[in-house]
Amino acid sequence: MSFGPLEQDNLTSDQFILKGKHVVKTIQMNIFQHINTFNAEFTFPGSIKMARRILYSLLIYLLLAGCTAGEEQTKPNVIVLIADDAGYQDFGCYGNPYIRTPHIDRLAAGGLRADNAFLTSPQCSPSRISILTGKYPHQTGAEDLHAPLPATERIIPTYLKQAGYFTGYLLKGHFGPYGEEQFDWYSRDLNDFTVFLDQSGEHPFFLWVGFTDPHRPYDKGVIAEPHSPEKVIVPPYLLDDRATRSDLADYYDHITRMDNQIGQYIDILRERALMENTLLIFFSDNGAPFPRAKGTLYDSGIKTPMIFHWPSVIGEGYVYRDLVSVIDLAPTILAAAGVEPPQIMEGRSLLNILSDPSVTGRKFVYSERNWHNCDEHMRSIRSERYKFISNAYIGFPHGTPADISASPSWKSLREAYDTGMLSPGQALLFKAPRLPEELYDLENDPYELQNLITDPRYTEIAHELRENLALWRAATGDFSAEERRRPDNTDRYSGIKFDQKKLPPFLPDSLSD
Ligand SMILES: [Ca+2]
Repeated sequence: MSFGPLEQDNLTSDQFILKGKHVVKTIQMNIFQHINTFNAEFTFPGSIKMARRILYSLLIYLLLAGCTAGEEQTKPNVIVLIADDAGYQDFGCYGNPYIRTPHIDRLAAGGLRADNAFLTSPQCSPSRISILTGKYPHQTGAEDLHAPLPATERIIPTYLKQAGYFTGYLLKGHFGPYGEEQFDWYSRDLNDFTVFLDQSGEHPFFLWVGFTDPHRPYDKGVIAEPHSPEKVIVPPYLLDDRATRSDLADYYDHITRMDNQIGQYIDILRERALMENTLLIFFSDNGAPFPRAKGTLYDSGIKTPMIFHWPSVIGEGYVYRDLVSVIDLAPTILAAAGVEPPQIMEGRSLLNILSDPSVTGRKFVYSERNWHNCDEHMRSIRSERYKFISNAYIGFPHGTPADISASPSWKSLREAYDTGMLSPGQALLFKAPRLPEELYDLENDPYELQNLITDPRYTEIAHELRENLALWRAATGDFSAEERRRPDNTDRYSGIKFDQKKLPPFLPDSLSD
């Protein structure tokens, strides 16, 4: 494919490179516009899905092949920056007026910030494995916390290696040995970022950076100027007391420590002139490590910050407000690398959205909560405005992850519950039996404290969401709650962990034939 000669005469080499980049960017934008037009003008029944994939791959290939000299040099690098337990509201660019996240804020300002991005699970390893496989947790065989990736499953680095990529991950994996072995390189030391860049040589690279911030436990003094407990934002489902505020300030400090590390990486990438053609993606694996957040299907558990930065494709200051699911990240990364996403992946590439935020997003996003210290079988569907949740184990209070139920915030909440000091919304976490279904109006009730499922005014909305959730479960081969059961290893009332087994075996009499 020829893009016509560049007018090199009378230009300095720097001017020539700049002009060349401008031409390449114009071509890229034109191709993306064709993709968007194609997506917008046609609907695709199943029989045409393959044709669409082929055409899409061809366009992406042309995009990549057209970028000046050798293909290897022009394939974008991809760096995934994944926070461990960071809530979607706890960043400056997502509206927190106090927390200090200047580097992440600048990434958002220089690229695309997705304001309604959702995880497929509010749990650590199930969420990560879902993202890496491009499948929903119940399709991976690793839907419970600490369950390793099965040997038969393929994840992003395997696909990228076949396309010439050098792949690695830093620090936290949490996807088990069969996941780890699919990367070329690994280090536990975040300072080895430059070692990875050096070792990638002339290859395009894929690096997964698994921060351990802001996961508990918390140390004091991790940043030079700690956040003040007086100024943190206390969500209404927590008790606003001294202990909880101090706990939140520690959490903020660990987010800022991660932000500082990201700032160092950006400096290194700039020094090496790698920013322009590197797709940086930042998000969190699950919600904040506080009661009624991580481990729940409320937005505090499944909504994530999500930022894309890729100057050669994404314009500055883009904000995307339609629904986005992390199920789309694996196809996006593969498509960016010129690799056709395999049919077994459930999501679709977001490349068209990255270049044009006016492209329509998903109508629904789906999430699930399975074993995480306590067993649950919960499924959710969320539209732009409403959330519907199904609960299978309704006889007990909601199971809380053990790291949270050992926290000062939980202790405050629990003690106030025992003395009848909580508001009805704050007390919800300890209530049993639970209703088998929940419905929330996110527009009027963003913290999901008012269950509308029994309100006759919402019968039709609940019906539509219930039907679509059932369709999704059937289409993705979800298992039933009756199929198997794991014992809890943490007490739901006291929060005390009574069994140190990371992942207890299934109860024998709960297994189907
Ligand atoms: Ca996590």
